[in-house]
Amino acid sequence: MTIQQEVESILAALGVPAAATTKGELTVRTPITGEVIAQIPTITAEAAQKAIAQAHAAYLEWRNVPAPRRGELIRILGEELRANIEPLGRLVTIETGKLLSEGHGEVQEMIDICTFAAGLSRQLAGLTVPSERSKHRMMETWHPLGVVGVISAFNFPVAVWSWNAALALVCGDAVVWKPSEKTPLTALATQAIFERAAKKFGNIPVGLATLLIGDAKVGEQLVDSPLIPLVSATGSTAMGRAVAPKLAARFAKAILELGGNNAAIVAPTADLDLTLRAIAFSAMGTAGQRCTTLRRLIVHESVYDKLVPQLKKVYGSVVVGDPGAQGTLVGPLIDERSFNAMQKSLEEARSAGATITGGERVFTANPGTANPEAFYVRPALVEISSQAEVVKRETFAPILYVLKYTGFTDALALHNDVPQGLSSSIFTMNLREAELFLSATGSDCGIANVNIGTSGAEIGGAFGGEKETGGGRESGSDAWKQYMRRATNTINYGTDLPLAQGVSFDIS
Ligand code: UN1
Repeated sequence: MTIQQEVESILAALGVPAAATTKGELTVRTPITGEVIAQIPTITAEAAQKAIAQAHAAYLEWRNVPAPRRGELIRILGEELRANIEPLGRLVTIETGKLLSEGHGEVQEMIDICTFAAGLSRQLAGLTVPSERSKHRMMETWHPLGVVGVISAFNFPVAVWSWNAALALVCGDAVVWKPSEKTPLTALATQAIFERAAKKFGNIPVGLATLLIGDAKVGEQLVDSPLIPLVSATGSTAMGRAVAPKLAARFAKAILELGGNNAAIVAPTADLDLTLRAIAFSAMGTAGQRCTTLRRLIVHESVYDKLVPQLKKVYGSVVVGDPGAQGTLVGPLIDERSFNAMQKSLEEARSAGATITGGERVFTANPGTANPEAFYVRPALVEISSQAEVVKRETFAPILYVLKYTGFTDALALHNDVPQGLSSSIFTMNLREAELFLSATGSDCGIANVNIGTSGAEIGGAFGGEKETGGGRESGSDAWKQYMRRATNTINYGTDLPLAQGVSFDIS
């Protein structure tokens, strides 16, 4: 079976009509071979405007449905996803080039957030606060917010939608989704799965969860629409810089998940065997195309000469190739642009005096050998003496910069001396170092780990980061609060009208 035939059969199994993927102006390629696997129609500006208005109308209805009942829709969605983990996971692999187990893992993240959100639907609780006034009660109530705009990136083409949609829908919001132009097939498949869940649930308002496939202009429509009080956008810092001021100008809320430049400190007491395995997954997994990918390694001088040669060995031997094949650990880059950006950064690092292992294009294990449109690379290990400009920039490819440190304070300073602040790790058996790393004066990131890598976060925690990463938090913990409007209510059940702060205003 060719990839094309496999895509057709997966889409048919998931309930996406062939007509939706065979004719249209958007060309979809699989990075596995570079071949075209679909042609998708894109939405016009007028149709997008209409869809946003319809989503708003859906929200007006949906907000009246009791939250636990809304949770039932998400519970069913989770079941549908569970039943389709194989085909949807495989489609994620075909469209993004992730390993099969990573494709499945992505769908598992969707299932997990559905479980979380279904439970949450019975816990959207506010505080009751003691009132300073006699016979008064003060409480807070969480109300649905409106239409949530979701703009997602190619690398987690469906999980990011689910983090937002599962929460937004139990919170009583409607969702309008603009996926990456590189991954519309998994979006169409997810939408079809959602529609099936909605059918099983019963009546849901038309347009409650809507998919808009189109270019950046569609994203701009979401950002500019007065009917959308919250936009959750995942992508580059450049994208965030364009989006944030526009949202601020109309006082809309933003959840921004932008670039990361994640580092790990390897301290003298680190368990080097565990550290090596953690680095390998975090730095090379998903071919370096996670926002949580490990990009900088800060190694103590006493373990440098032990760890780095071992790493070089792993970098040299790791199997690069078909992400669907047994044994492969590094699949393709998403496209040529990504390959060129990687080469450019390596060139820049070389000029800055770095020693580079790997980084070259790989053809031998490449199922797309015959097709020059597929871009496989050997992950690059870049030993560099200081944090040159290129190290401070996020290159969305498997490049790991390795730096040496002497004092722990210097390591921390290096760690935080980049514009981004998503994820971070320390490998140490020293309690003081570990706790310092997690303290107010330690890692300045939204995620800080001890003895595990920077990537592969669970959905139960709040996910996101500081500084140029954008400050947004998605997924677990109390991230749901952003998808709701908080009202503080004060109720007087007495016959007097005492004023707060002891103010008197007697009109008698
Ligand atoms: C992303 O790369 O945009 O922590 C999200 C992780 C995944 C999510 C990554 N759970 O690596």
